[in-house]
Amino acid sequence: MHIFYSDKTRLRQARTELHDGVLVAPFECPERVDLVLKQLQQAAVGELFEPRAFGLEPVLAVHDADYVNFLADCWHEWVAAGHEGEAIPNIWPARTLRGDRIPRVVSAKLGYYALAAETSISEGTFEAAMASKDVALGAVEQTLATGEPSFGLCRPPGHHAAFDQFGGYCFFNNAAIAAQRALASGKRRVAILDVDFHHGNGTQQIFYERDDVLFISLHGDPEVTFPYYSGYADETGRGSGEGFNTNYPLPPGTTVDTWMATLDNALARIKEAQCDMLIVSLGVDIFEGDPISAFTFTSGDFSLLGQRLTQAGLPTVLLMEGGYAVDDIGINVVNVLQGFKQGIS
Ligand code: SP5
Ligand code: ZN
Repeated sequence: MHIFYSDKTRLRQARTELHDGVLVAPFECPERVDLVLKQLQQAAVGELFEPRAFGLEPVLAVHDADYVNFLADCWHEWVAAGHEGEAIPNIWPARTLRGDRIPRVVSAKLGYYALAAETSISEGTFEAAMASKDVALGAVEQTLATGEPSFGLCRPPGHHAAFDQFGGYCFFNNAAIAAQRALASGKRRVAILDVDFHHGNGTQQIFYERDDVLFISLHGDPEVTFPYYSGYADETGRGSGEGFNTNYPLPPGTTVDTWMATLDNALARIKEAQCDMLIVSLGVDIFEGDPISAFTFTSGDFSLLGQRLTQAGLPTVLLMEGGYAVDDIGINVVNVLQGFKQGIS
């Protein structure tokens, strides 16, 4: 297993998250990568690599240029405007307002480009997001070159980030950027399998009208789970993308048996669609102890998940998404990767 990691992901050090009406210390914190890294090294899961800088071109292949500029400038504009705290939106082009204008002031641009308010933009956020997508690109490049599996310890995560929107702790969609890279280098159809507790609305939106990326997601039922407005079973793709988007919303408390049976359906669909690469959006917030989620995985169950993923029989890149039970995040990730290694041996 090739493992990609960058110290620069630590530059994402927000102080505030709007949670249940209170500004709290963010669940998505730098300790997450520290602890995963520590456990990966202790368990000797694979060799560690620092990715090279891939620049903005692969980002602009899936994201809007004005959105990328907004992210690059936001913190500086926020400080220049004299605001004290971190950049958090407080108005949106909601359904009864105009959505066809992008106002000039940073607080209004924030609402235009945000899909949720929990995620503040702070100093270093853009730089960390750049490092995070480099980690994903390093991992996919390695797997494209060797056919061997890679793990990208991405942070901040990516799957909520859409063509021109951030939120859910995500800024650049690392999995989408990696998938697009794989296609550019000759892959015909990439499967993105999203096992994070939350629906990967951003990944879905980016590829919704395309048949060269199959997006499949198992997640908490959006009727009661973030991001609420995306992730229902009737979202199946549009145009030539019809049939290349599959959502499996599952109720809070879903057992691991039910989850695994659903995963088998997802893997069957990946086979049927004749994909030639697999990218896993690996959120370990399906853990029973996760503070913001409601599935029931034990640490041991993650080995089974890793093993099961090998049944796709494809070159595989696993990219870190969520997981907020920091005491257990390291062992949970290690178990997925060790299970995967066992499955292919
Ligand atoms: C990448 C990722 O996992 N992003 C998740 C973003 C979730 N943000 C909103 C969380 C709202 C949680 N509310 C549930 C409270 C349970 N007590
Ligand atoms: Zn999540």
